[in-house]
Amino acid sequence: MTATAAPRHDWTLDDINALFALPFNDLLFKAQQIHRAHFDANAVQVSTLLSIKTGACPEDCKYCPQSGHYTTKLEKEKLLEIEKVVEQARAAKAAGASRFCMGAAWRSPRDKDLVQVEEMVRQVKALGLETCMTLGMVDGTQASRLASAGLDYYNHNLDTSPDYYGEIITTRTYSDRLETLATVREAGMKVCSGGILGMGEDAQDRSALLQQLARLSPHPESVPINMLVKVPGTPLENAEDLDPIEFIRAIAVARIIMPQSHVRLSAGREQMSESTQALAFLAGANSIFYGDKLLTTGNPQADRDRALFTKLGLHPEQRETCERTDTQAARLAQQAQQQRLDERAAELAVDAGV
Ligand code: SAM
Ligand code: DTB
Ligand code: SF4
Repeated sequence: MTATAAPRHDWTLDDINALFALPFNDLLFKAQQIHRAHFDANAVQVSTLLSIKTGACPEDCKYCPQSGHYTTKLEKEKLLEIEKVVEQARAAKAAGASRFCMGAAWRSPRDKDLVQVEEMVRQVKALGLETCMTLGMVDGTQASRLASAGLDYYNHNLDTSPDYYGEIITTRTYSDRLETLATVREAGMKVCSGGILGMGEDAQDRSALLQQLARLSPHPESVPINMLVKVPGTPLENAEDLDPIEFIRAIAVARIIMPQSHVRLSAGREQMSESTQALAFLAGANSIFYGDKLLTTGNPQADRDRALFTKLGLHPEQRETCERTDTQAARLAQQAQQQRLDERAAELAVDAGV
């Protein structure tokens, strides 16, 4: 495989396991070569997160402090007023973020909330920021409304492997998640999808999660790799720590198999050493959440991150580079629609015994 070969969607579990099994130095060297063929190796895309609706979620995701099924110390909050969101977005921009990601603890948005959410997108975008939202499952109408309001990215994570998924969430299925991702793509938005490591999954589950992400065609533009943040009161509060080297290997494999995607070193950085974070950047991570808070849990203080960037000679990626994919999004939406039509036609042909 050359460093600039076209992205593949047919990675087998054996291929992926073989990458994980490489000597660490060889794996990082390969990841770094691929990284440099597609990106400025010292540029890191910077996003800031805001929880726009917090807690009391009907879903039972075992990792999540916002699930109404568990008792955590979280303070619930209803949908924020637009002005408050815009104020936070303005502060994020002033601090150097290029993308503002808004998250809501919903199974899926209600249509009456969507009106307010659309206005948030318009006003945040008007500040010159890229916009991202994660609101749970969306249908075609909702996705089109968000896209028309100017939403650039929709985040919806696969979280783990298809096999392990039932151990973590019972209130929505893996296919529900894949369906939402297809819907988002068809609406013409860019896709942000990744998962969480350190939830007690095994090495095969990590390979299978990455395989599922790489099977998405096109690959998600953004792939967040989260290290579980263990929140007291959630069923995973005492999950066993994942060896940081295994986490870095997963980042490197994500970089290799999804060469054109931004791979985000996502939740869990507050608990991570600077050396582990430096290894993650070496392995090809090129995006972070920046700002003192994720959705409800902590993130490194902004000044600590600025110091880390200086120490490592990293710089925030400029928006122009992020925008390279803007015109591609419309073309990809068309491709996704065509692909769904083809799949439907094939199903009908099978049903008809053709
Ligand atoms: N409710 C929406 C949904 O689940 O699609 C959006 C918000 S939800 C909090 C967004 C993502 O945050 C989840 O899919 C999960 O991957 C991540 N997440 C939540 N709690 C986490 C934790 N404790 N540690 C790491 N990642 C977490
Ligand atoms: C993603 O993959 N991780 C972010 C964002 N996308 C929405 C959320 C992390 C949440 C960590 C737990 C919390 O702060 O509530
Ligand atoms: Fe709800 Fe999202 Fe948390 Fe699951 S991850 S409980 S859907 S907020």
